[in-house]
Amino acid sequence: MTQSAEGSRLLNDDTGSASRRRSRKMCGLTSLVLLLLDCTPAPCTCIIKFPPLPTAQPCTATTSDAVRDRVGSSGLGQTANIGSASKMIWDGDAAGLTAKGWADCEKKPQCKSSLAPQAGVGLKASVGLKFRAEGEGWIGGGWNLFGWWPTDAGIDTSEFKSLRLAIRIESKDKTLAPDLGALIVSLKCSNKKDGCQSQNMKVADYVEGNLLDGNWHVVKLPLAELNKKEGFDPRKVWEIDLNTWSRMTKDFSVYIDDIAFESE
Ligand SMILES: [Ca+2]
Repeated sequence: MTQSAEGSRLLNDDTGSASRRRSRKMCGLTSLVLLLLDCTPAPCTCIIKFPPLPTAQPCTATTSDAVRDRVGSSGLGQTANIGSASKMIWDGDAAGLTAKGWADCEKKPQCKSSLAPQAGVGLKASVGLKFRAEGEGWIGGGWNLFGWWPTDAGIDTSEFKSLRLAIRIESKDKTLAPDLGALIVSLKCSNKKDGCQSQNMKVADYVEGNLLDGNWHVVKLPLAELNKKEGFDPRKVWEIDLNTWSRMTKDFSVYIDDIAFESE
């Protein structure tokens, strides 16, 4: 063996010894860590036992899921055949995207009103329709499913039995929440300039549970009742209106999603 080779072997031996010493030291430290972590006894392998992940807790999203399951998920493409479960006319995500709206209030300039789709406020954090109301007296808005064009547009609802939608009401406290006795939904039709409006329906009469609890609720309004108003044409429905009235100053938001006509 040459001097150079012998030096290299010694160097390697020294390096190997140092490496083994470091390894033993590290394994000693590792063993301590392993003991603390309740690991398997193998010197340099470790299976860290993580605590189980917490189970997802019920929240608004779960409520939304439940409501959406009840609302169903049929799309605008579904035709209004007899026997079909429902016809989705607006969900903000796929159905009814040509819709446009209006909002107004009585006591200007103190009052405020708006109606527009907004991302994340619908069922399952989808796009939802948001109606904002601040002030007293009358505050209302309408959602025209065709954006008012063409002027004779309309959905033939004569084969359906109910108008169904998901609704959620939000306010900072009870005194600012809408008066449920004056929270009204109605439909408009397109084939007359005036008087083409359905019967007014009190939303709270068609909701299970407390409409002011901040959760989503399903509203199912019978078309037989809506259609009772003289002059209303159920074969040319093109707008859904929401009206509120209160003697007191109010400040609340109404969220709406998954508007559909149902054959039941
Ligand atoms: Ca939606």
